[in-house]
Amino acid sequence: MKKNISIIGVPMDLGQTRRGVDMGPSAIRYAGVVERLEDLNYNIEDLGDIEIGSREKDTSPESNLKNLKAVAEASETLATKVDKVVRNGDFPLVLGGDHSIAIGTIAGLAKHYSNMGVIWYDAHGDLNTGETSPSGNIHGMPLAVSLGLGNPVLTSIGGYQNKIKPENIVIIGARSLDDGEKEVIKEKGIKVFTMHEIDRMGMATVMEEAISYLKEKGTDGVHLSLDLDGLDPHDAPGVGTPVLGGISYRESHLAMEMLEEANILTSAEFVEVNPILDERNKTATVAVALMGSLFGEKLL
Ligand code: B3U
Ligand code: MN
Ligand code: MN
Repeated sequence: MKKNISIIGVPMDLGQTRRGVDMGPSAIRYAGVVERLEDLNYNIEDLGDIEIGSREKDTSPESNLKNLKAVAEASETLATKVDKVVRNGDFPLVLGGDHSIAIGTIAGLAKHYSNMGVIWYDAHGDLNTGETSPSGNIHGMPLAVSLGLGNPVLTSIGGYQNKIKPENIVIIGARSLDDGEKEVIKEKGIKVFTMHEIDRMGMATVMEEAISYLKEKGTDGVHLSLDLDGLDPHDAPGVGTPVLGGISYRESHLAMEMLEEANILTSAEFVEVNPILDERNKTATVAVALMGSLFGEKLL
């Protein structure tokens, strides 16, 4: 992993309706992310938080996407920041914020790679479009948007379309998928390790397969987009849409350690930490502990 990490905070809560996830970056900083990574001998530059617009009263008549304009603006700002970090040769570590921020993160990253891989660690597929979304919440859409599916205002962020290829995506931890998302997965042949595979094969085999899969695709960079609701709500209660039966704290540490050993990651983001719904900052603390493993923390 690169030795210089640039942290970008994205205090965004406009991709969904529950308040509080905008405080995620503060909660993660409070849980000691900078110190934790400095202890592992990384040079950390905290670039602070990007600016986020305000909640829109009405959804525009042309689409059912909530806060579309403000989410699009924030995504452009974030894409520009992430782009700059990569151009500087540093590792971008993005702190959310709801998962809609991945639209901007991936828009900033993908122009630097001709064949970027994405690991989507999440209870959800985030593969909805305006047509298939049950909620109109953009945090349920970022993976679709990055594939070029959905509202053009979002798919054209960063000035280009189709940021990633469906065959370069691995979803891990899925256990809540809408019908439209299931169709996209089948149609596009997206690799998914649901909770069934994690239970059946064990996390070690799942990660081995996920890593080999992305290597076989010849990826020239891999982004980890980790939604804390991928974990079981017992271990990560501070999320807006908890889903029972998730990945455990221990399995998640193993997954992070195996990613570190594989040395394939070129960027990461940790999203959906909502301190208002949390228990004594437990979820942010878990996020930072996972970052420790991801960046090479070892017991012995
Ligand atoms: N699939 C649902 C629920 C959801 C997606 N992502 C989260 N929740 N966190 C939707 O609204 O698109
Ligand atoms: Mn998500
Ligand atoms: Mn999720």
